[in-house]
Amino acid sequence: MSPAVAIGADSGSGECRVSLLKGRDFGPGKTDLMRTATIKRKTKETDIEVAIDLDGSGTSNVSTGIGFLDHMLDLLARHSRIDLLVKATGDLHIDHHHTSEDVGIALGQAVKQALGAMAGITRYAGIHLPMDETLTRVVIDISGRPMLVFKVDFPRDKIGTFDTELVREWFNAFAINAGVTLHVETLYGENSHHIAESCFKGLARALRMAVAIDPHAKGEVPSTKGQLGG
Ligand SMILES: [Mn+2]
Repeated sequence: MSPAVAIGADSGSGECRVSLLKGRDFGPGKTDLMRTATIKRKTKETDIEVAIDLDGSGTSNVSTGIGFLDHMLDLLARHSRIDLLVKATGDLHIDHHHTSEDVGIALGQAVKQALGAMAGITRYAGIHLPMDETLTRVVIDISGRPMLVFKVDFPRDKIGTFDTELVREWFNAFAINAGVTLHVETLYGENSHHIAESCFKGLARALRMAVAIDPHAKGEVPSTKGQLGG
């Protein structure tokens, strides 16, 4: 067993598997069996590290300096069963925009990298996700064709100190960088916290189904073109 596989298999302790990946480079050398990725992204505005394991158990270790975004990313990990490490520092003295968008970029890049050649994935998934009075539909195609359709209205401009308009910014950054087609529509809802949460939980559940290996099509790339990626 190669060292890379040994790390991935060491999940019995309940410890977040991605914490074990920290500082390691899972670039071209990683085995195809491990759907993991680490992304480091540093600009004048933000400094971000993301590590994911698509075949995790939903543990998370998230710190962005934005409480509401941390809450959403914890939910995303939990309900997607993707292990998630996010460490971000950003120019929060300006506002939450750069950090929110750049975390979405890095996480999207990580998902794309972890999927690799996308062999055997289910590809399409969708869900109606209720959160009390709110109902949101999230449909994903891991297509290699980046596109976001986001039909979500927030009654309030802010949730705590978080600008609700940044939910769309995060989803757009994620979809474009993951290379997925993503449709998010809140059919109805009144509470802005519930609306945001339904979007992230819906993405989590849709992602979980779409990245899952289809047992009837192991090793096949689910495209008549023979490849995904536009
Ligand atoms: Mn909540």
